Amino acid sequence: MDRIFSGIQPTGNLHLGNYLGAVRNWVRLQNDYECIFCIVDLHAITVPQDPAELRRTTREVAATYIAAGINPNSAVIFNQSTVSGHAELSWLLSCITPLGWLNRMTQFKDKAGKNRESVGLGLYAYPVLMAADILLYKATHVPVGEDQKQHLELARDIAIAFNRQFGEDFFPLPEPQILGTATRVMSLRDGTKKMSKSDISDYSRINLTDDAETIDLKIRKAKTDPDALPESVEGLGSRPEAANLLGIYAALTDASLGETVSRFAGVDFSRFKKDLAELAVTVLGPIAAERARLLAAPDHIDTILRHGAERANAIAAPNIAHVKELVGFLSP
Ligand code: AQP
Repeated sequence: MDRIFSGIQPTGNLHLGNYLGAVRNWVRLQNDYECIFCIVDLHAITVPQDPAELRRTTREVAATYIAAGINPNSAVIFNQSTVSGHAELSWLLSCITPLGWLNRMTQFKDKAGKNRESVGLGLYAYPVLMAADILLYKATHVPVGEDQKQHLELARDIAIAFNRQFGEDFFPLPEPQILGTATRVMSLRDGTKKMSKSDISDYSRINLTDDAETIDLKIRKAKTDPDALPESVEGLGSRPEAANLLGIYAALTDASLGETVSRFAGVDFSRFKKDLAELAVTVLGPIAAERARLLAAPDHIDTILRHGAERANAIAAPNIAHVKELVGFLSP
């Protein structure tokens, strides 16, 4: 069976972008693939984290995976730092990754911004760790949002470089799976910026923890333009906020953008926003309730993570041992 690897950083509350770009697709794929869903805490510390918060958000992300419909009895759910192969393989791969490849990564440029000289080396090396995450399990498919496409391409290039140097076809080349109509959900405050956990404005995103009232308020306050909704998809060309909200509606109803635009053609934003808020509450409400129920029993979540780490390590250990042998490390 083909194998999926994907993950999310425990850097805060998961939001609608993480759900539509990643977790919802994982739920739909889990019966057709062998799945490994990680909480990538090693990635989280590429920017400063409060240790107590990190522990809390790690459990929260695990609970959200399960509440959204990931079955921990079939899929492997674990936190990255519990399987040492991630860090080991990351180092080995960093030794064959040219700096020029990393210099092209737009996420580093966005996240480092003006602080390029003072951010940690980990933020720069993040895509190599991501390649290691995937290749450690010889994963064949990686369901992610559009923003991770460039990192996935780098992971393929690193796999090719390793295979060329140490043995043809050792690592399969992972295929990105960028699925659905909302592969890049944008901020509610600025339709040209990605919805993100680290945006300072909570009004920029719908968190999977938001209650009905908050979702309704955030959608009502979402930035829009003065015109009514367009008659055709072409009419969304220079209207990023309208495109984003209609895209979210389309994704939440599993409709195409074209069908959704036709449905709301000529409608004013206030009426559309009311429908969108009701829909978002209907879809996200049960996930928030189940997540709260799971978090009331943190020991159960820890047991799931521990069991997941054992299963992940059972796949990773022979692969990392084989990599070390290929590289020429003696294991007396
Ligand atoms: N806005 C988005 N639209 C669609 N997909 C998204 N993803 C993230 N944001 C969107 C997808 O969610 C998965 C996990 O991402 P992540 O949280 O590990 O890292 P990120 O992409 O850096 O997400 P954030 O919210 O922007 O986190 P911070 O602010 O901590 O950096 C990935 O599959 C991603 O594509």
